[in-house]
Amino acid sequence: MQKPIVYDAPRPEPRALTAEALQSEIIEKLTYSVGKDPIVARPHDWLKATILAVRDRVIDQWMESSRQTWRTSHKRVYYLSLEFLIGRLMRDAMSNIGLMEPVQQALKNLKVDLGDLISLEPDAALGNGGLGRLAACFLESMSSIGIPAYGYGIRYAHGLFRQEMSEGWQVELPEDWLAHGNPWEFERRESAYEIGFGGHVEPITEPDGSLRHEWRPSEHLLAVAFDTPIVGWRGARVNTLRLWSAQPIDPILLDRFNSGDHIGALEESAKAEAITRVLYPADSTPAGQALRLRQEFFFSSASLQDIVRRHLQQYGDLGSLADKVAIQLNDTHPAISVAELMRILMDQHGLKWAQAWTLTRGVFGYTNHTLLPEALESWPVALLERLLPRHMQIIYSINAEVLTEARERAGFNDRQIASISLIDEHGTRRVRMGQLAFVGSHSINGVSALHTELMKQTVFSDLHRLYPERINNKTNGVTPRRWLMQCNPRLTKLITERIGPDFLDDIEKLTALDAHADDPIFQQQFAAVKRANKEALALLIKQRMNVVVSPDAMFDVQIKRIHEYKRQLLNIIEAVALYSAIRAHPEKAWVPRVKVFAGKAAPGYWNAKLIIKLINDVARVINGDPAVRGLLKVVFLPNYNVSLAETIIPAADLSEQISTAGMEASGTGNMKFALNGALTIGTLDGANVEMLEQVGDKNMVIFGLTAQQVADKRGRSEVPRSVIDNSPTLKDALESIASGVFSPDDPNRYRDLVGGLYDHDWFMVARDFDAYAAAQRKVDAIWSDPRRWWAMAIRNTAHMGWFSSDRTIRQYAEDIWNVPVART
Ligand code: B1N
Repeated sequence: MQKPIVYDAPRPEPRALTAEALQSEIIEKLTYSVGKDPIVARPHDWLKATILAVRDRVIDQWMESSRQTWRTSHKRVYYLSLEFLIGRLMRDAMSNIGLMEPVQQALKNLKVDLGDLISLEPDAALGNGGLGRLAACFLESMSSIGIPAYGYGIRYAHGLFRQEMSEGWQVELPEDWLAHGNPWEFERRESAYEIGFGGHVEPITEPDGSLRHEWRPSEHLLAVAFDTPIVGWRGARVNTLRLWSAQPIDPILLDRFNSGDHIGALEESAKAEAITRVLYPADSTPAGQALRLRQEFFFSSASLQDIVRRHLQQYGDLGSLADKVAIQLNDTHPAISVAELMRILMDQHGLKWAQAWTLTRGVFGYTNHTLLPEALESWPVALLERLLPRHMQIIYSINAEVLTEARERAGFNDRQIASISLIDEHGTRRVRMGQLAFVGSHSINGVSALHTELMKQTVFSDLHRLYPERINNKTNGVTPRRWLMQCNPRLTKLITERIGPDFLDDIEKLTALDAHADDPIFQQQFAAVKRANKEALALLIKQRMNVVVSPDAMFDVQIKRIHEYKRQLLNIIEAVALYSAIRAHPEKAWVPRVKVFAGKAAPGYWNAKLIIKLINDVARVINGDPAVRGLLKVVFLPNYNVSLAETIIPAADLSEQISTAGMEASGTGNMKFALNGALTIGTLDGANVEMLEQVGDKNMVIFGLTAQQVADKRGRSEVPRSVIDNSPTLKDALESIASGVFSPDDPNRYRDLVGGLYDHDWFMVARDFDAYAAAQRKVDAIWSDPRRWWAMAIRNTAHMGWFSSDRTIRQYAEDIWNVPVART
């Protein structure tokens, strides 16, 4: 038993926030913590010393926050996610606690440039894309609005791969964010838990005749905690991101070493550490490999053991678990938690099934992030049985309970039973993690209004019939601190000068900008900010790509993971068509455009990699053709990550959100662009639909098939060939790509890719082409009328406040977690 908490234990004086204090402390950290004499210190040493000085200020608030939660017995929220795409932390922390100016001044006195240090910090890429970035925005918002919360995840030694280009092809290289150490984290050796795998289950008859089960794993390892403080706006609260690292119980098997088997002596150690070695680089597709399941169980089990231990330490009894603990499952990746909590409650704490099941459902909420059928996680029963035999038993028991209820209470027929069953009986039997997460939670939410409706109609239609109260919508949001104030200080300053600083604390107050949208002076100032941001991006493009782009051109941007449903292919085909048109009609008044692409493809996703190559092939031809006279440029920026997004988004004029309707669950980049004053060209998909509601159809360019029309066309499985034959522009563009105009070294390179559009066109690229091209010409027309353009751009910024993750988190807090939130 741990010692009781003493709330009035001594504490140091909080650190001063002045430039003078920071300056002397940075020198002190450099000398005594980094061990470097300032006269020989290298940039990385300065970075570390500065982070340590900033970190001290964060820690003062951190301790205060956690004391407060212990003192007040508030409910805690736990966000379980296999991904946290947090990016750089220094600017975020400094900005949120008001240290930007004093630190900049302190460093300046020391002849060090803050901007240089900021760009040295590694970009923590412990996530693939939107799902991981959402988790990071949520953590920041929970701190900002004062919710006691923990993020739980994995401390991958290697985050998402670094992308390089080799002759236009993506090459993946290992990423090494911990190479210079990580001054933000604290290792907590005392918070280490044993994690088991394999073995067997021992039934034990208790003295009272009841039956208990004990899992005897054959394999054991340790999960060790590493804590990172997450600062909220104005330091309101500092929450903890706790990441688990896998370590062997015995670092070396001495017997084997002594008998001469030097490699074998390290075998267990290597096997344990493999679990947290790398992030799986797949976005929206399940990895389907045993190591991935081991990662999922490893971090779920460690997190639940930690949560239960903390609860018992404070309350001494598990009966109140659901009153004091809310756990949100970020997609199905932590869904095995449902069975693991049942096991902990029953096998380790002696609770009866009924009480354990009530508590489990009371505690968990599940967020679904995708409907793509191929993306829904399921694990072979045989694999689960081998790795987690006790969990498999519990899953069967849960299934029996749910299916019996479905038959008896709801009169489900065989088809409905098969559809809700946790076991998929088609082919090799598999456990469906979505169904497990659903039945083990009291709330299941989608991430945009459209996505939530489709969830009810498709994957979870029968479960929805059985439990009609459970599905609800929580439209995604983004933190305005990182995605406006930090990444776009120029715009933040301009807005503050116009409408005052209130929006900094309540971002929905941005609506006050609407009244200024038609003011020519403000339009000019807004355009000047965009221009300055575009100059910065143009410089980066020159430095990295050696391509010169003019900030006078429209910056037309599509940055996100490369995926067929996101339709980068549609965008680049349209660029090819535009290229032909410019060459055919040089006399027309073309709007100069720079098409910027960036994004990573999953290493095993051939078509995605081919699309990257196509963009690069097209870029080479167009950028090198004097006939285009610089009116069109195409750039693919390698190694897209959070930091690159922070430079690109404030510089974008046009945001491409053109996924096949019904396929993008929400999107969050769409919100970041509009917040920074870009116009959106997009389909009625994901959160675009709600953005349209907020900004109005005069301020957004919408085109293409609706989700319903897409479903109808797919249902009729009609051949798209006639669509192509009826669109001369599309036909020409496709023929030029397929015949090797852009790939003279390998004329057949794109034959199959283009062939897919003729054969099935699953993603409706051909069907939506004409509408897309027309929408682009509409964008050109708006651009040619600057007063109209800037009024629209300003109104986009004005109406994006609702898409703050603060709003999203308040809704989770009220509707799902039942924790109080203070209104700003
Ligand atoms: O989650 C984001 C949404 O804004 C996007 O629309 C959605 O595509 C994204 C398996 C995923 N859905 N599913 C994943 C990620 C990793 C993985 O291994 C699936 N990511 C999304 C936030 O709601």
